[in-house]
Amino acid sequence: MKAGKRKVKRESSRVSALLLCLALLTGCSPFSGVTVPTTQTAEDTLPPEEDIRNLISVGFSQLGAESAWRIANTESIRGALTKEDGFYLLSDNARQKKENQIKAIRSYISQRVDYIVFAPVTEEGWETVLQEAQIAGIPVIAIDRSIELSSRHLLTSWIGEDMRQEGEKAGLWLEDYLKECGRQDDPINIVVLQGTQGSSAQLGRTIGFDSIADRHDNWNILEQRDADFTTAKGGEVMETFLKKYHDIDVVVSQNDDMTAGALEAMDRAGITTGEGGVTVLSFDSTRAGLQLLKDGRINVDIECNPLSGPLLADVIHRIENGEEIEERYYMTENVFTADNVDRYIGHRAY
Ligand code: GZL
Repeated sequence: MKAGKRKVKRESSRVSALLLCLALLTGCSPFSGVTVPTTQTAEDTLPPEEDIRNLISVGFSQLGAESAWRIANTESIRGALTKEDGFYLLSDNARQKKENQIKAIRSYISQRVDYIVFAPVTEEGWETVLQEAQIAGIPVIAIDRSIELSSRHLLTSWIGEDMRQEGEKAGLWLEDYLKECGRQDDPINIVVLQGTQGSSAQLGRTIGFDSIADRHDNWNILEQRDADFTTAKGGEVMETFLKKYHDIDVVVSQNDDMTAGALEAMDRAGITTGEGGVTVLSFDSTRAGLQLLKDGRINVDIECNPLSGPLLADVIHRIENGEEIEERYYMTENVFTADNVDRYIGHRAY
């Protein structure tokens, strides 16, 4: 079988139920140290078997609703995994807390859903619960963010975005921009609003941008600070930066929601942004972010595509049909500037 491709055979429910009973009776599983809890709660629960007999039941743990991007991602999943398309979808909002995601996943395991889908809030700490899902014979698909795992067999597939490449795109854009302005040799003071610490979005964008910044001795990253992908925190952190540093040339904000908060803080301080002011780089390319671009408030928006619902539905259908699937699927992504924003903003899906 070609590397990176995988044929997934969902274990017969009898075998996995036997494993699960063994785990419940002995309090541990064939995997050392893994215990399968008996009762969990979730926002949604499966209806009686006869009501969903011909549907594919999917338990979806969404990490939160912290940003416009996240809400678009949730809507894309819900819009694709419909009864009309053969699915019964359970979903849970973890409010950006890993323990809530783990609780929801365990609830889906105990309800014996056909598939589990989750957007992991951070990269670490998923080993045990994914082993529990494996014992139960339930395929797990991760979306959006990446996770650290000892065995790639704990995940059936992953559908997401190349965050490190997004960070590199931002650095490369800044290189070109400074050249165009004749400032390639000037000292450039940079502050960074980071997303949720330990998330692959924060880690990837940081590593990617830093890999370009390291090529420029005249780029001075004054500080990088967590603003948790929210507008409120973005404003608070930008206020702090403005009090600490009086010669900021560039703001790198790892999502449009934090960018909105940062712009409000700079407005309050009487600081202009965009062409002729502080250069602002943002990520996500939501409709609101592209509007800021169109209004000249920011200089560039690096797209991160949340619309993974249709691809997720297709991957699950392929598994059901016994077809090979990829271990990783990457969403297509663009870079938006004043030069191309008008071509896209009118029909933005999110
Ligand atoms: C990126 C996604 C990030 C977005 C933020 O794939 O995980 O989380 O950039 C969202 O807007 O909160």
